[in-house]
Order: sequence, then C-alpha cells, then structure tokens
Amino acid sequence: MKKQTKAAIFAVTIIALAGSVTLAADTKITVIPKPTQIKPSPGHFIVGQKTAIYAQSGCSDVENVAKYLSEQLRPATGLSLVVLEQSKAQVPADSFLVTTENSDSALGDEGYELLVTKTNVVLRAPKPAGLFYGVQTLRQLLPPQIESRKKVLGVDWTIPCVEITDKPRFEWRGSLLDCCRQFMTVPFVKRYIDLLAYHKMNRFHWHLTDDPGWRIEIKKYPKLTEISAWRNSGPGPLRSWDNPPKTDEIYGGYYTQDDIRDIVDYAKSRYVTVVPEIEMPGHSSSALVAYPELSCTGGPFKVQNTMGISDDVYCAGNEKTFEFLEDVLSEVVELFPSLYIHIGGDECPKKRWEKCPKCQARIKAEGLKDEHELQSYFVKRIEKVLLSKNRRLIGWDEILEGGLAPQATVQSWRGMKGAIEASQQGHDVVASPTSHCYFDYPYSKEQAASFPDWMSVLPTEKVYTFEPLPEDLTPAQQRHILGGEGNIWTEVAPQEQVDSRAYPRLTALAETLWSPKELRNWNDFSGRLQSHYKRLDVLGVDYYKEK
Ligand code: TNX
Repeated sequence: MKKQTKAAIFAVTIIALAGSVTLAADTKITVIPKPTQIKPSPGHFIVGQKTAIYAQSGCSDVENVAKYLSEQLRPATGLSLVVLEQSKAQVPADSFLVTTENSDSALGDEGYELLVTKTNVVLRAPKPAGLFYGVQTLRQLLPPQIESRKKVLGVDWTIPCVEITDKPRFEWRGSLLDCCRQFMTVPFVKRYIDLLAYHKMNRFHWHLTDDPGWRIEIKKYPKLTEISAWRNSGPGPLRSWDNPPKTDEIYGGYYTQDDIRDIVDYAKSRYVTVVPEIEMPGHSSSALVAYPELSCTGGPFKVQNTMGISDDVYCAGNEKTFEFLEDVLSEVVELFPSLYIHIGGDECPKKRWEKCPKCQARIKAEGLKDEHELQSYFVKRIEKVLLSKNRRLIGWDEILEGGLAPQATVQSWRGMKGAIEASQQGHDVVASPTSHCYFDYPYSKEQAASFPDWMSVLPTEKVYTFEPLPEDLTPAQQRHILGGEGNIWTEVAPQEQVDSRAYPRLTALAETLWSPKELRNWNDFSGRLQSHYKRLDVLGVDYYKEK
C-alpha cells in the first residue's frame, strides 16, 4: 500500500471514530453495524431508469444476490433494474456490478468491498454471503424511503461516493426467538429473520419446545401437535405460577413441517442459518402431557398455562425417552440443515429424578455420582445421536454441570462464567449473558415496575458495551468464542411486543458482533441510531423509544 493511501485511510478512520462520516452533499453514512473501513469522497451515484445490475456470469448465488438487490430497490423507486450477465471486465457506466472475482480473500466468508463512484457501484466479495452483506450496506446508504414497499415520489435515489471495506468480527451473530411461551405466525417469523439479515446477523435460534407449548410437527408423534401445542390460557402475557389465568380459553399453535421448510429456505436466501432448539431434559412437560409414559411419575399432566419451570421432566432412566428423542431428532435434522442442533439443557429440576426408581437405577448402573451426572449422561447420549447424524450439539451452560459432552458447544447465559469455563476446557462458546443479551428484560427502571421481578434493567447503551471475549482467556481460548446472541424470551412478550423488545437493542448487539472493537463508540453509535430510526420507521418496526 502506498504511503499516501495509508495516510488517507488513517485520516478517514479518525473521522469515522469521531462520529458519523459527513460528506460534501451533507449525506451522512450512518450504517449499522458500522463498517470496518469507510473512505468517503465527493459526489454520488444516481439510481435511475437506465441503471442496470451486472452479475458475474455462471454463478447462481451471485445472480441471486443481484436479483435480490433489484427486488429491494423496486417497490420504493418504481424501477425494475435489469439483472444482466457481466460479459466484459470493464464495468459499464450507470450500473452496479456484483461479483466474487478479483476480491480480497482476506475478507473471508462474509466480508465485502464496495466502491461507489459517480459512474458505477462495484460490489466485490470472496463469497456470496459477503455480497449479500454489501447489499445491506447499500440499502443503508440510500435514502431511508428506499425501504418503502410502495412507490415514493420526489426522492433522489442517490448513493454517496465511498469506498467501504468490511468484514465481521464474529462468525456467530444470532438472536433467539421464543415461539413457545407465545406463538408467532409464519409471516412474522420471516419478517424477524429479514430484520436480522438487515443488521448482518446470521443465526436465527428458534426456541420450539418448552413447558407452555410444543411448536414443531413431528410426524411420528402426532399428539405433540394435537395436544402439546395448546394450553388453557387465552392470548397475552403469561401469568405467574401463583396467579393462574382465569380463563379456559384455548391458546396455541404449531409449525407444520412445510412451514418449517418454508422458513428455513427463506432464511437461507438471506444467509441466515436456523438453529432449532428442542429442550431436554427439562422445560419439556408439554411433551409429557401427550406422552406421559416418558415422565418419572406417569402423569397425568396439563400443558402449563403460566410462567415458571415445571418439575416434570423426561425420565432419564427410561429407554423410551431416548427412543422418543432419537425419533424426534431424526425428523429435526431432516428439516434443519444447521450443523448445530440446540438441545436446551437449562434449568432442569432434579426433584422427580431423586424419587424415581428408574432414574436411581440408572445412576447406579452407570456408576454416576448424583443427578447432575445423570443429566450429563443424558446430554452425552443425545450428543452421540447427533454426532451419528453429522450434527453438533449446543446447549445452555447447565450442560457443564456433571461434565460436558465431549464435543458440545456451550451457550453461556448465567453471566460469562460458563463461556470462560467451556473455552478453557477447549469447547466452543456462544455468549448471551443475561446482563447484556436478554432483550425480554425492561429497558428502564420505570418499565421494570410492570415486568416480572427476576428481570434486571437493560438499556441499549448497556447492550452496546457487550464484550463477548473475556479478557482473561488466552488467544487460543478466545478463538473458541464463536460470537453471541440476543434473546427474546416471551413469557410477557406477545408477538406484537417483540419489535419493541428487540429494537433498538438488537442494533447495538449487531454492531458489537460485527464491527471492530476499536470502532466502538457510544456517542457515534447513538448518533447513527437516530438516522437509523428513520429506516426502521419506514420498515414498520415498532421499536422502543428510549428517553
Ligand atoms: C431463563 S435462558 C430461561 C428461559 C426464560 C428466561 C426468561 C434460559 C436458558 N432459560 O426459559 O424464558 O430465563 O428471562
């Protein structure tokens, strides 16, 4: 690199650090998450009637990104930008070029470089995922009205001239959505995924089974959707254990296997991997309502219609439990291409196991010390099932108790302790501590007054301080930290409230997981967020308005 170029990059970095990059035409680059490197220059590119999109020839994934770009721009502009195959090395004037050719391999699987000049827009990336993220940046470089689904008149569709080089800090940038405590419709789930992709997030952690409802169709066990998916609560936030609902109104729902395939495909086209979560051994009582023979006591049970954790869990001494779960997981892996399958593993009360003759016999036969080791035995058996299907197990940090399954990945939620322990043991980690990543919690003290008392206050500014890499880890241990997740548990968040739980906190998390640590600056971010709100407004996101 030339000395001059280096100096220029340095100068721009300084400007970028100091605040939003201000351009000659008074256009600000307010992209969230903040790109690694931004070099603005005067002028802008105008998207108009004659603008074309050229895509590298012979690569369907690249062509799909080009088509996606055209589709994103069509409704608001009313322009149908043609997607053409690139035939010459030269980029014609008044066009976009989308290509994986001649890109810098150091940008990795998800990075991209974007060069906007007055004559054209060149988007290069080593891999199609990077091109997809380049398109997300382009959307945010255009006026906010670009997100309108209806034609907008009187707006100049300009993109400021700029050179952006960008790649993510972490490979796992996720969000959990709990569709058990509250059922969410298929279009809503797709929109949730869309908004994740818009913020360059790439994992949708789908919480599909829990005490208050089982939400995934399993062909071999039809009673899971006939019985376990429905509860007597009516709609709305769940009430507490000691104050059950005063109605018998049926509430629930489930996703058919066709729904799931549809959602998984949709997510794939947005470079989002859907990681399903099938809870075991605890948080599983909805399954026991339909199949009480899998419990320690034999039931009968009712689908829980309140918050709280059920004492009834899968019997760990009964072979039928493992047959059932193996069958369920066989159907799950057919539906979800994700390498990782989440098995929950959190908050499993040991009360039933302590009194259950079968569980006690298992402890004895396997030479286990106690019920914690019985849970570890359970998880290790399930890991073998997943490994035999070429999948990897991920579970909440309780799976550390009684000994970690040999190849398990740990999702740390009770602080970062689990993350540290697991990575020190050489295991991969996804970090989502309640302190920074629980977006079901209230934003403020005032809001907290009407929320369950286990929840602490989590303003966006605190989310922005989230650091997934604990300092006291060695570099080798740090490499085990894959990234993080923002979790939307929904005990008290029906579908219509999910937006305001997630946003703006997810925008802050997206930046902590994508952007270089050195660029982190709350004042700069909150300035960009003010502009970003205009985009969220047009997207129809009902974000929470923090004072
Ligand atoms: C803890 S996080 C849970 C969830 C609840 C959440 C509420 C975790 C692994 N378990 O079941 O919904 O707290 O904040």
